[in-house]
Amino acid sequence: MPAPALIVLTGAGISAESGLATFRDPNGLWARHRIEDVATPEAFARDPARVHAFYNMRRAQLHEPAVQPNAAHHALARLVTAWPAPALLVTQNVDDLHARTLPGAAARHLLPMHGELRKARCLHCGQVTAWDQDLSTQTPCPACGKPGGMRPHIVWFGETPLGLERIEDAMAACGMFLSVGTSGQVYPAAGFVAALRGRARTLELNLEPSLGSHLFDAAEHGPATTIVPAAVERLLAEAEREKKEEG
Ligand code: BV8
Repeated sequence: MPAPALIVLTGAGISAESGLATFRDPNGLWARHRIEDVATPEAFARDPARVHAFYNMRRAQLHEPAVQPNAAHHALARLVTAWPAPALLVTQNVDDLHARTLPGAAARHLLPMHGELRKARCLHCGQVTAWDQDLSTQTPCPACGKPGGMRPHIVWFGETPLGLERIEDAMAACGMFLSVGTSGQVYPAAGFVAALRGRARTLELNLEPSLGSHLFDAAEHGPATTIVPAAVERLLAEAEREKKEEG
């Protein structure tokens, strides 16, 4: 039987051991900030400086030497590039840790559905620009030159996630679904496993059972840097064996 098309979904838990805060863990981002104050279009309209400060802090963290892709990021990069069938890594994360492990042509495997911290978008001309500095309410757009319209290229609550058509196409063909480091609380991503039940083999790899754990065919719990590399080696060996048996 040829290897099935693969979708991997990741959340903040995969970046926890790289030193980036998750959202809903006890010391997570939503313990210190309210979603309504920093992660909605209404918040940005009401107090853009406060929203910029929230994302400037998180963007600056990505440049700290200690913040690097961990063994789980590298294992998933190996999985999607070595998988003998189509493989798509959909991440809810806005950090660039997956991107660092999938450079050049390998980037085709990666879909950051909630946007990217290291990009900014102009509300005047719509141009998306690579961005590593702080953003402010005065920042001029490098494309149209107009100030005051730059926002993080991030999908806020109530906004439509990116790449949904590509995700839907991949879901239609998907035979294997891996969910890593997500609490399964944010839609539409949290709905993927239910949509794939009965059509794809589904596996959850998470520190602890997520909200949707009961929907998965199997689940393994532990730190991502421990359980993800082991699971990846098992899955690749299984696919290799099946390829050999095929002859
Ligand atoms: C949409 C960018 C329509 C921002 C994010 C009512 C009103 C309005 C909307 C809604 C509503 N009810 C539902 C909705 C939809 C809403 C939603 O789901 N709300 C929830 C709160 C109920 N969704 C939206 O608004 C989305 N848009 O619906 O548009 C639409 C829909 C379909 C089609 C067309 C149009 C937009 C959602 C995107 C919001 N933006 N991020 C930012 O990053 O600042 S969401 C945010 O949550 C992050 O992206 C994050 O990734 C995501 C999910 O969180 P997790 O990644 O799972 O992180 P969390 O902390 O929760 O969990 C971490 C997990 O890791 C835990 O399980 C933990 O155990 C585990 N872990 C920890 N350490 C480790 C570990 N695992 C392994 N190893 C470790 N070491």
